[in-house]
Amino acid sequence: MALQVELIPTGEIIRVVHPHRPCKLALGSDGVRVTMESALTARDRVGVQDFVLLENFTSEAAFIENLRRRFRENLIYTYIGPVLVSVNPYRDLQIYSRQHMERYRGVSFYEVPPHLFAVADTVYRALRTERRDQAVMISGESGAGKTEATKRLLQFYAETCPAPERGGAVRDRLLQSNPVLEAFGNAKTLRNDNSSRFGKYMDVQFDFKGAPVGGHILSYLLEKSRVVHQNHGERNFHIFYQLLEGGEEETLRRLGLERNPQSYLYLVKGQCAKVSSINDKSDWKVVRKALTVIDFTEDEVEDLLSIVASVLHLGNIHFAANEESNAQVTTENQLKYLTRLLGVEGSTLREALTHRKIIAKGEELLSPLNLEQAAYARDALAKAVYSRTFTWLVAKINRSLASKDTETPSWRSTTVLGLLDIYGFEVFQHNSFEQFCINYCNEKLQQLFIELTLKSEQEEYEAEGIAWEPVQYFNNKIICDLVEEKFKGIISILDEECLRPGEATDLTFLEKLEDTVKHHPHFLTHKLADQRTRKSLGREDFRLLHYAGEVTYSVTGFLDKNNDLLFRNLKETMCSSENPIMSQCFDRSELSDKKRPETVATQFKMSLLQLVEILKSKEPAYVRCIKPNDAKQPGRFDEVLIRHQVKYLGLMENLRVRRAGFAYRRKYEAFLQRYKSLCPETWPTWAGRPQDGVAVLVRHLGYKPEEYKMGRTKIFIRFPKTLFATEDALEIRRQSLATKIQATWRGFH
Ligand code: AD9
Ligand code: MG
Repeated sequence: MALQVELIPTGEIIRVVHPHRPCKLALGSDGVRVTMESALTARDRVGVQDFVLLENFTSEAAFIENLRRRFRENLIYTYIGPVLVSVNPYRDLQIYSRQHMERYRGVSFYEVPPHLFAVADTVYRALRTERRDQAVMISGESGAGKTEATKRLLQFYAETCPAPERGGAVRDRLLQSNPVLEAFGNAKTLRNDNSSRFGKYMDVQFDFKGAPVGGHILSYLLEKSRVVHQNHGERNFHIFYQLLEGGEEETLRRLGLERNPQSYLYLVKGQCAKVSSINDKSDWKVVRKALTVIDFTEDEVEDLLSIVASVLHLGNIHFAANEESNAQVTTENQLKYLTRLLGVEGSTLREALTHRKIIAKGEELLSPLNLEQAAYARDALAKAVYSRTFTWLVAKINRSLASKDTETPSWRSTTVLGLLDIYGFEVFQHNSFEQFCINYCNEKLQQLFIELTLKSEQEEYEAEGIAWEPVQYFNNKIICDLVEEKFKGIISILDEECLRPGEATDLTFLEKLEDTVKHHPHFLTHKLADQRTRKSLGREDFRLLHYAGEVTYSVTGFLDKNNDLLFRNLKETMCSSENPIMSQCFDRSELSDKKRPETVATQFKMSLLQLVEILKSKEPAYVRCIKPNDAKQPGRFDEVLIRHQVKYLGLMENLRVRRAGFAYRRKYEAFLQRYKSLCPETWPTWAGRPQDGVAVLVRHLGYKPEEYKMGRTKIFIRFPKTLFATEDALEIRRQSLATKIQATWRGFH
């Protein structure tokens, strides 16, 4: 096999990365010396590249030690069978170049060091050869590297796949949709300077020649509360700062904006407009260019920026109370700009911000709002305007990504590769409705993950004609049911309370929850807890024992966030907007619709069910991302943090399932090719069937019957030690060969 080398200058020694055994290449005056590390010492130093080869595979400590060794050597990728585990290096390792892409194209998954591109290539080849839709599911907590991985995968496909015969621009559009979505959907949080605040599932469509011809994005639950409020140390969505920093003078003048973010109440809550790792000015340029690539006309850009600016102006709308304690708008200048930018009547908007329209017995009544209610209405409008614009943006991008090749209908000729980059499990000091939704989503994906991993294991065993031994594992369906079950689940109970306006409160919701699910082993409240645990639970809290650990949620705001109410007259005002984007976002039909719109949690639940169906219909691949430390720094391996992630990503469970029967499996051809030199009968060539060659080879090596099984196309080896002994034998053989060659070489001189 050819030596795959990567030259990393480290002084005069150049380290050479070999797929199986690291070796050193020394440049001396007498020439080049290559010293191979023995397989044994290499394993000690860099660990195993597949966790299934861990001797003690049930030990979490051994798992983490392996991760640590590899991380220390800048080896951020390790497999659990076909699953890729990735640790965020927080530094540019220069491992995503075009050269790297080429190295991973067309090679066997296990013959090269673990890498994201190995997954990318394997998935792509399966798509091409089997013509089956694929889905790469990337998971991990905030800051673990999901979005980076998604971008690298897209880049891989954009650069290595053949160009389509027509519509070559789709590759650029696929890449350029990203900065735009990140500008509007990402923000600096305490966990990540570029945190995705929405879930994203992206389909890339390929034609029969394997060229990308289109794409489609589904977005999930944007965290819109961020528009009006940010925690200390966090920011609003990037686009606001980018526009203020990078926007041309002329643009800002038209929008009535000042450069300084401090001038805007919606941008000062987190007190950190400037972030050292972010260059808003240059990011703005990227976004501005990207908008053009994804088919925005100049007019559309203007309309979009008008909306961004109007959100900032809305945040600066102030109210004062009159003698009757009714709110009055006091910031005329802001109102003037809002009127212009949103294309609405000034008087209508003023009235809508300070009154609520109620329809009683067929009659319309205007009820004035007090200061608190007016501020609530204003913020609700800002959130609705922003989040609906985000939804519009995704739809607009989708139009631009839609396959333009009308002669080849998509349902017949294309295959699809899906990329899922969704928010990871989240636990904060204070957890609210948003975390509840995000963590529920992670429960669903974990359930799918285990189900599909088990299924594929079982399928492989069956396909290979090897008896399947059932595996015991924790099924988190019980928690999914607790959240989503009809009538008895948390979402149902929450929705029920949302149907009792005026009567229900967050606390009545909690009481109802206590009554309905009190006996559930994964649910706890202050009332239901024993003396010991009660202390850590507030009277407004409920606790869920997720598969990933306990999370305490405060019910405060649950009803409000789930209802997501926008007063009718605000909706009416926005329906009359002359800003073309706004008029598409607010449709008059929603005014006449008598049916109550679905609540936020129910909408989310439905969209997740749909997502699970989409993912189930595809061949899955997994990338499990791990964040090494909370300081966002390179080289720091925080064991406690990592252990927690290993647990909640279900990696030990995954490993157990994978190792339940056999630690190692390889196609007969690959196995024979690698080890044939160890047996005189198979070396240098074996003329018969590879399977028979392997049978001869393992007999010669002294494998005991209980150590392996011969499947239809693969050999299955039960214990790592069997494989390691074979690897070591190979090493000794190579060393002795090298000595012989050296001796001959010396003989020549
Ligand atoms: V969140 O759930 O959206 O908050 P992600 O998406 O998991 O989160 P992200 O990909 O944004 O995390 O990574 C966080 C930061 O880590 C990036 O901005 C990079 O600075 C850094 N990172 C992540 N992966 C890599 C990598 N493979 N190489 C180098 C990386 N740096
Ligand atoms: Mg992200």
